[in-house]
Amino acid sequence: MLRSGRVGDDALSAGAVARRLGVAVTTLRTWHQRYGLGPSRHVPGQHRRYTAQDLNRLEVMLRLTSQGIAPAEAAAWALSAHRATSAAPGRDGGGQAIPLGHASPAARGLARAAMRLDAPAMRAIFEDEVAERGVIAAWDDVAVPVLTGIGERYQATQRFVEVEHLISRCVSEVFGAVPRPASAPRVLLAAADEEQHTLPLEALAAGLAQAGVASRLLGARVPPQALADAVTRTGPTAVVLWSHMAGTGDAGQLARVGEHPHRPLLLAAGGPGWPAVLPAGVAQLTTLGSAVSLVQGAVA
Ligand code: B12
Repeated sequence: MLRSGRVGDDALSAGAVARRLGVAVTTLRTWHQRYGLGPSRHVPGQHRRYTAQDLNRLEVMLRLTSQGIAPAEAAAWALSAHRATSAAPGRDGGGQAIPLGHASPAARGLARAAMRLDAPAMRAIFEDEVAERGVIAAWDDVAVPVLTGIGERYQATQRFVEVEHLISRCVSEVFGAVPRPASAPRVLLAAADEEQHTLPLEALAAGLAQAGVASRLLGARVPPQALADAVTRTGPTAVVLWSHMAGTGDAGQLARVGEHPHRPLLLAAGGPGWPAVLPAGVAQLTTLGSAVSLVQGAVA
């Protein structure tokens, strides 16, 4: 029910709507001209008026743009919502925005591009961050908040897997393009058996490369026998095994490398999937920055 700024019936003037929403009248004009979010009530001889439904649409537009969603996309949502306040994206986990908290502008841009499935924009934003701030800061401040937000969105809705896949590809591509040192790799990086999450390892490989350390990244789902064979054939100084899921964090995999005849000088476990107590002599990684330093120190 509209109360303030009433003009004859329940329709509002542009000035009243602007005051009510806390936006400039020029913003309303722009949204009208560019996105068709204008007043629909026509009274002969007067300016058009905003109805309750028009106002609902504008409220959706305002909420989404203030969450960082691009205006064109927000407007499409606002226009497509029949019952705007319930059908439009909300704060309850059913929305179209990636929850980010106090994230950097680059993280917000990456999240917006991710929701648009705009891979070139995602790559460009992340490439710039890696080039300007380095792998570790780009990972910690830009990739991690967005990936965490996507994970939360997925958990709440069981949707946005396509967003998760595309952003994973873009992050992988950018990390993969970080120039690698020419030296022979003495570091072996692998995901645990059946573990599909590899981005933190890709971040580690790229971070090590920027620190001048070459590594071999075996990637996802490395069976224990394959890991043992790789250790036999390459004799690495450092081995990092990643497990994100509790189901893939069988510490026996670490113990097996630890008992290998060519036991690496540094054997480290990364990721939240491992049990609290690790086999003797296994280092527990906690952040990308400290992982780069630890591995770099081991091969120095
Ligand atoms: C991208 C992604 C995927 C991609 C992975 C692509 C790839 N190449 O890696 C794909 C689509 C393959 C995928 C698959 C699945 N996923 Co997934 N995925 C994610 C997502 C969005 C990001 C993963 C990531 O890179 N995280 C890295 C950062 C963001 O998280 P983090 O580990 O908390 O990071 C910190 C610490 O680990 C710490 N740290 C500690 N030690 C070290 C060491 C180093 C070197 C580094 C860098 C960091 C570090 O610092 C990190 C910050 O830097 C997460 C959401 C999330 N919150 O992680 C879900 C998430 C991990 N996935 C989840 C699930 C359920 C799945 C699937 C089972 C879905 C399905 N139904 O098939 C499968 C798993 C299959 C399997 N067996 O592995 C759940 C896991 C829940 C749980 N704990 O059991 C999550 C949490 C989403 C959710 N909220 O539900 N996923």
